[in-house]
Parts: sequence; structure tokens; C-alpha cells
Amino acid sequence: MQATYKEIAEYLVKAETEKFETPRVTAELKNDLTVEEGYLVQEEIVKMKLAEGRKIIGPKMGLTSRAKMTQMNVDEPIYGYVFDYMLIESGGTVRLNDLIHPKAEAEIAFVIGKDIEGPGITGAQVLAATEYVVPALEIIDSRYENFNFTLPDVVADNASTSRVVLGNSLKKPESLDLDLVGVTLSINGEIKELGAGAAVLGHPANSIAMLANMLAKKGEKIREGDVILSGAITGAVMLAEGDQVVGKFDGFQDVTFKVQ
Ligand code: OOG
Ligand code: MG
Repeated sequence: MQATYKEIAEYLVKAETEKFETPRVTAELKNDLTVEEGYLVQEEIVKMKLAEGRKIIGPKMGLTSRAKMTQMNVDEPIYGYVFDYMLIESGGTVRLNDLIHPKAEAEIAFVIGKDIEGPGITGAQVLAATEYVVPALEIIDSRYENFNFTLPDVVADNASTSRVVLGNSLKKPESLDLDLVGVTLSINGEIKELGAGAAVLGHPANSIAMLANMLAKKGEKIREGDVILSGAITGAVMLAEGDQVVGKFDGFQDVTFKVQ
């Protein structure tokens, strides 16, 4: 049980690239893994991907709504990183062959116009530094068996990040009340999940503020140009072959993809 952070990172990246579900790190490699150590594993994963020539689109927040915390049985927000190879355009296709056991969730993304450096950042400061807000569907794909994990495990696994479908309609953050944006997530015409922006820490901008303050503990900041998911508003829905997935966000164009 003496695996290094790098070995744990390699174990998780192998599961991602070879598309198999794997036992939890805390069950198999290091049962005393802490959340802080989970982030050290995540940093190794980020380094591996950057070394392969992948580019960071931005950090993302996860487990920021009650729906998600209850569904996943964890009680603290976390962050991870989205890379260029994970982006799928709205109207595009998610291939089951590329993934393990994907689920979809509806989120608001922030396009950042100015660096945001914590600590002490507020939602209002985030909104002032945001160029645009965009609706998004995230496809999460925990590398762990049955999406079963503890908080340190999911942090190590880059917060289950797998694919992101960004919407085509951008809005200025001051042009709407993001907390009041109603959202439905439908599959094959049937609403599976619904909610409003306020489900994410009262207002999705609070999630980005929390991210800035978490990054500050590591001497890092949110950067101009980052596109950041603020965390799922609703629970995540398992995907199956042939699914047509539609996220409706009040005031925006729909975000859609199909599963093949
Ligand atoms: C962890 C990822 C959570 C979100 O938006 O809450 C996340 C998981 O649920 O597997 O991306
Ligand atoms: Mg998410």
C-alpha cells in the first residue's frame, strides 16, 4: 500500500485511456489517502496530460449542489481540470466506445475575462471578472467501479471529468439572474432532472468564488480565458446507446448531444 502519487495517477489514467472501471484508490492502493493527497495525485494527472500536449480549458467545480452531494454521498465541493480533447460541440456525438459508464449533468459555465486571485473572493467579484456565461452539459465518467468513491478518491480521479458540451449561446453575466435560470435535462424527450441556478451554492458565481479561494491555498488563481464549469445543478443521468440528450436553460439556446 505504498504507491506514490505518480503511480496512483498512472493507475487512473490507464483506466481512462483503456476504458475500464477500476477499484477505488482507497480500496486498492492507499487506504489512508487524504483529500490534500488526492489533489497531489490530480496534479500528477494534469502534468501527464500537459506532457502529452493536451491543453487546459479551465478548472471545473464539482459537488456544488445538494442534488449532487446526496447522489454521490459526499459533502464537500471539489475541483478538477477540463482539457481540450474533452470538448464536444453542441449537437455533436458522445461515443460510448470512448468512455466507461458516462453520465450527463447540466451546468453553467463561466468565460473569465480577468484573472481572479483569492483568498477572499466573492460571487460579485467573479461576476465582475466574467466575460460571458454559457450553458453546458458535462459528461462525467468516474474511473471507479459503479461510480463508487470517497472524497479523496474522486479528487484524485480529476473529479470524474470526461467530456464537456458547451452551448452556442453566450450571455453577459449582468444581463440575467443566473440563480433564477431554470434548467431541465431531458433524454429522448423525457425530463429526467430539473432545477435552477440557485441550486449551486445559492448562485453559480459563488462556486467560482469558492474555486478561486481553494486555488489560492495552492498559490494558484483563475486565469483570463479560462472556461469554468460551476458544478451540476441537478443529479447526473446515466447514458445509453441512442440517447438524445437536451439541456434547456431559460434564456439560452438548448445544449444537445447524442450518444452512439
Ligand atoms: C464527481 C464530479 C462532480 C459536478 O458537477 O458535481 C461534478 C462525480 O459526481 O462523479 O462534476
Ligand atoms: Mg460536473
